Amino acid sequence: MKIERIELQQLHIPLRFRFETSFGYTLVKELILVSVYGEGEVGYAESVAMPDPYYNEETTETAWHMMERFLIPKLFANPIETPEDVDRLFAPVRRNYMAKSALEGAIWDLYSKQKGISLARALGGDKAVIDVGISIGIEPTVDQVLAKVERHLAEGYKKIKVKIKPGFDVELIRAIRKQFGDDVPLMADANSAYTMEHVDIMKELDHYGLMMIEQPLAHDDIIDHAKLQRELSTPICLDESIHSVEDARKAIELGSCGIINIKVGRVGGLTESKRIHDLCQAHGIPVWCGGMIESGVGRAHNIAITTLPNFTIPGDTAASSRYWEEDIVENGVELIAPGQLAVPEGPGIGYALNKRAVGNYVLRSQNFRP
Ligand code: OSB
Ligand code: MG
Repeated sequence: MKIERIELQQLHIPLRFRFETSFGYTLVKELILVSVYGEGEVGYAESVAMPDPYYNEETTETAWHMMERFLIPKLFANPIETPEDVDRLFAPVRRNYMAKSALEGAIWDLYSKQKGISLARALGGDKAVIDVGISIGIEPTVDQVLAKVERHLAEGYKKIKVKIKPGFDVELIRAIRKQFGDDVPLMADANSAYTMEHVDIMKELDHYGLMMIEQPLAHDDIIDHAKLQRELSTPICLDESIHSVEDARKAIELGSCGIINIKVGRVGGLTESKRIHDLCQAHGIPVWCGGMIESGVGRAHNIAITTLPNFTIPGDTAASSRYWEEDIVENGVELIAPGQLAVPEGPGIGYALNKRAVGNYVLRSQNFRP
């Protein structure tokens, strides 16, 4: 694969609503759009690093720096045949998974476009349609969350995930169950807001038939999660704690979780996501694709990885129009039926970039050549 040019563009896209989690809130989405040019095609991906180091240690600035200073020079200095070579090339650089993933993902898109196949097929997936859920943030009141649950259930989303934090948890889940019943596929995401001191709250939550509790404990823990899992019948799902297939192997071995949320950016790319998927499948651990408030470019990547067979639980990839007035892909990523997205059949990610929209949102850009 000959790479002729790489462009980084930092975009700021206003969100249609305030998205709050236990670690902070987002009003304007900041991302780095990566475009990799080669042999008449262009591959796209986005960095999901956030502006501040609160979800993980990376930021927009660190991702840009790592790409500019280390990762792009490696790509220009070493010939690559397939996207798997990129994974090997980046391996000596410690962590910085979101920076690596943004470049690796763009090269996967470029590779599948050069082959004339969809990214989903290039990854080995064979679904034509995927089921999706929605992640609802923390709101000032329980009633405001209830109103959102009602709206998104009406849109047919197949999983309702609500964000919780100490003081905004059991009462919220009880109210959702009371209003919408026990059959709603419901889960809670704590984003590491609890410790083992809160085990009684977790045991309370255990009574509500949740599909899972996502990342209740520390972002770097798998030991206490294993202890907690032994106290609960609700499966624990790990998000922040899993950065690699090795992390996944250890968590499974310890019994730290029953489910894993795969975020392509968090684990360094599509190649590592596939490895985690395969390991989990071999151990009977279902996976689903988490969201990082992506633009349509990231959403398209999420759709592609979700076509692998062990993605049996609906992910966080909701429709673009929930988030943006105008997405950066043409026509946005929209539901084709209640709670369902189509897997594009065209080459690569299967969505065309809306260059006019990109132009409206871009704050800074830089080109790199061999
Ligand atoms: O923990 O899953 C998370 C957004 C930003 C950072 C972390 C998380 C999230 C979400 C949003 O839950 C999911 C979405 O993209 O809608
Ligand atoms: Mg999460």
